[in-house]
Amino acid sequence: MWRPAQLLAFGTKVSRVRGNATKGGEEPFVNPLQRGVMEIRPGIEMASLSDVGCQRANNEDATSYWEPKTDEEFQRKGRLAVVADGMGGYEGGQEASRLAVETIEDIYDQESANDPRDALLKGFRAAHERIREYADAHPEFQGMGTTCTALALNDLHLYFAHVGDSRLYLVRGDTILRLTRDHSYVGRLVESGVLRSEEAERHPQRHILTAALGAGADVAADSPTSPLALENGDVLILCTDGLWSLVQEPEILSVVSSRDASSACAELVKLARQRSGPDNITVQILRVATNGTARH
Ligand SMILES: [Mn+2]
Repeated sequence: MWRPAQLLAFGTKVSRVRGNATKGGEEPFVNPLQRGVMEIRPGIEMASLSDVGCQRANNEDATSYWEPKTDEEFQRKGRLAVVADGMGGYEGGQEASRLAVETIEDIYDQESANDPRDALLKGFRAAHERIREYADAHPEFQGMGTTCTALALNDLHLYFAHVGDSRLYLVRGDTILRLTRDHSYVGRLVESGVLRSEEAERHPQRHILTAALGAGADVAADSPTSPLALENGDVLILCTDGLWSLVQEPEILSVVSSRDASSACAELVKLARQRSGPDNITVQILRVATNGTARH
């Protein structure tokens, strides 16, 4: 039943830039959240890549993929994928995104009830509290917080929860559909018709969030009340704004439709870096391949 996750892109070489220098030494990128060798059960093709970008000294994004240890648990809980984009000074930002990903994973793991959506929302609430407690204990990190987009995939049932401006897309056939709405100031302007989405992508205030884990008294995550039914060949793309602000939806569609998940992650990150990569860039791709022959 188990096989090594040879499709993981965590080991891909990317250049890491230190300070404000535009050239840095090449060194392997190692995701700090990677814990030992990850194994993936059949049914999907998965890859993820997180890159510091071309202008930042630190990567405040975090991403993870998780499966239960036992097949019995896997039957009930399926798989969990999370992307988070921290803020609040680089140390605060790194800590916030790390706490979010780890807490959501832990809660999802511990949750015994058979309700993935409920487990995700519990994880979001717990992560929100943990980040707030951390900021209270470390006043230098006041203002730390993080976006978070998490999905649970049980067989072909997709559950997800979302806060902030990271995104989840679904590619089915020739169409790409954004499943999350941005909790951002410009996101509101787009929804109310004041801005076109192309204008929003370059808007000087596009980084202002209206909701984040760790910020404010309560967390109000978006989460559909019933699961979305996926089909064989569907592709899910989780990403941070460092990707979607530079790589447009038709390009994401084209890249994931013509490449395997690992190569698509590398290509998407490359496109963002070619466009100056001012922010950290993180993408995770899951392609549903229930019969092992999902088209590329
Ligand atoms: Mn970002």
